[in-house]
Amino acid sequence: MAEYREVPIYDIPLRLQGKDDKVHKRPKPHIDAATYKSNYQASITKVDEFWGKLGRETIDWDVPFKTVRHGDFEKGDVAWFPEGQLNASYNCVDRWAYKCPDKTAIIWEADEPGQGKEITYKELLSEVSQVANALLDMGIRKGDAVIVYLPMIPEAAIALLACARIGAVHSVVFAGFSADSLRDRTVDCDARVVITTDEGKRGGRTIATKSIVDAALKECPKVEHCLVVKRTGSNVEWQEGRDKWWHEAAAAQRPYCPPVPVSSEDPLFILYTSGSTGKPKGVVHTTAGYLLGTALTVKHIFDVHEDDRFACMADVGWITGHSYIVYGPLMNGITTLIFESTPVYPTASRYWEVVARHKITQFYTAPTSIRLLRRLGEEHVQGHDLSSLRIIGTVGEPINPEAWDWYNENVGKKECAVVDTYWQTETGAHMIAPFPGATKTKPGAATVPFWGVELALLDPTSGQVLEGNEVEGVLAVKQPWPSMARTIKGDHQRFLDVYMKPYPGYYFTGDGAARDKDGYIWIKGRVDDVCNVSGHRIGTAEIESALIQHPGVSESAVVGVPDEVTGQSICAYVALKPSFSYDSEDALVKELVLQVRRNIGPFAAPKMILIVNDLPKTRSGKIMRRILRKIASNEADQLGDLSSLADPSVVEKLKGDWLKKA
Ligand code: 6R9
Repeated sequence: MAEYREVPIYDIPLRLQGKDDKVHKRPKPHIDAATYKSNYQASITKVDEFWGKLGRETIDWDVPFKTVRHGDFEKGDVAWFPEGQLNASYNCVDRWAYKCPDKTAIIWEADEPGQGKEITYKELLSEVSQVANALLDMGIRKGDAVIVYLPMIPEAAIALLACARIGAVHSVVFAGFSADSLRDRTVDCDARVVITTDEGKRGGRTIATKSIVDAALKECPKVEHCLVVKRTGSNVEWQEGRDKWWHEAAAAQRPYCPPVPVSSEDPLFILYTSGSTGKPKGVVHTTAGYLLGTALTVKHIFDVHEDDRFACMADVGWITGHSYIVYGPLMNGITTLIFESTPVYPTASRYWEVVARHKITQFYTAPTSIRLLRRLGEEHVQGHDLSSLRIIGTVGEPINPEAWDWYNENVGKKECAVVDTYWQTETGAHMIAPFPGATKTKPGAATVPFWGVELALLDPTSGQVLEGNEVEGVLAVKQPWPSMARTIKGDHQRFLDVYMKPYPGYYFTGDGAARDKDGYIWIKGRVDDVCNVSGHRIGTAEIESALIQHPGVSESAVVGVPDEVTGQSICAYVALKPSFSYDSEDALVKELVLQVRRNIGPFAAPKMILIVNDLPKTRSGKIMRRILRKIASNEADQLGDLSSLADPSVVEKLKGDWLKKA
């Protein structure tokens, strides 16, 4: 039985029912309970009619589609609106530049409070066009990949839209990734252009973006051009012929670039994400279905109206930034915020200052930030005018009811809809989340499926569907939905193996979930070897392969353990080569941490490294991570069945080592 807790169920906040909207000027939500229900039914039973209508209403088409949906999970040939042609940049920028040219498209809140700027839709069209023309000048054409390695500056959104304008495929690499990770991704997607900055700024610190790119590009022979945004103006190394300043390249171009129509099923972007095995996967999203999913979830889960000012605090290097900073909000023609700093810079009031300064209507962040701010105390929230807020959301990991309550009370003042949104890089847009005007909420529950998302809980071993309420199993989806990923770059078989093969006929999420007595869905977290640290997805296999590159390491096993603030933290068990000698364990541990930081990026650094003689293995040689997880979670008294261990004495030794260290 599920271990979800008994929590109260909250009614829709009065102010969202449009009852006192004369005072607060709060628009009535688009969707009420009855509409949600009938739309949901239609979305999974009358697929062509329901999605055909929304497809026509939401997107401006250059060539209309005839077919709504084609293909199935098993073959992996899913296509939506296949005959249609459109341009993502036109849909996100031009439509609004003509309709409301002076409306703010992007608010940039720079690292230092009060710095930054606003960009109107009219200006956005010119800037996107100039960069698109500059890319054309560099020989980039439809279908070519462009790597974007940028911190949180407006140019990040502009770069994405410029690629989309000419049908180029962007692949953003989070600017916290190391040179090695950047190199691997650049090579994997055959990019010829990399876009970056001289340096980045975050939390008062400087990030040497360009020098990381320089190091990566030493081993990327195909890259011909590097377009560099000037952020700090520091001296950076320059490779004549390859490197070009963004502002110079853009200024040389005409501020209009005709958008290139692409097929609905042409790729819009590739985004690398971690899996349980092997190297990161280049998840491919196509154009029309993705835009439709992000546009509709912004409209309905965040209930946006024309004058809304939307703030998603994620980084554009993750899917949340793609869908809920750039594409989703701009598809709705609203104002979106790009935030360069951190929740605690210069003080723990930063988020709330941002909300008050820009009169933010929707605020979206990760549970890890909420837990951090909760720990620092509500005095940091008090005294800031948060009355503009209507919807406050979370994403990235399960939110514990205590953090949910804190968010609801201190930030939402119990008058906002709190939307816990469950989804994944592969799903493109929200899959499970409450509708502000339609769904009563429960702290900790992701609640109900979005339109088109037909969920199933499956028994993990038999794969049988678990019917009814009060059941727990693995979470799967029964039919294709528009914003789902279509393939893994260069490896369609892997796409099928990871998502479609485990439970034939279903898309497998990799998460466990429960359905409670009211039919609400609670996400329990990954059932595979993927860790979630502060909402960042990290495969344990990736960290293990980084550690093994250290000359002293013979073997390692990495596990995620519960962490009060970051959700999970990374613990690595490392066995050394017998021939390897070292002076100080502390120094060695530091070296190992550095190895991971260099190889993957600082965010993947283990919080704890334990040097051990042996790892617990089955007789067939599989490392028993379950045991390692228990020991690292201080639950060594609950190790369970140890009968398949090859050498049980290893476990006693490990327990002793752990106690000494912890
Ligand atoms: C959007 C994003 C996906 C994994 C996913 C799940 C976890 C995301 C969640 C959540 C519980 C939520 N996850 N949202 N778990 N409640 N509201 O985070 O994409 O980086 O690909 O991570 O994150 O485990 O499978 P991504």
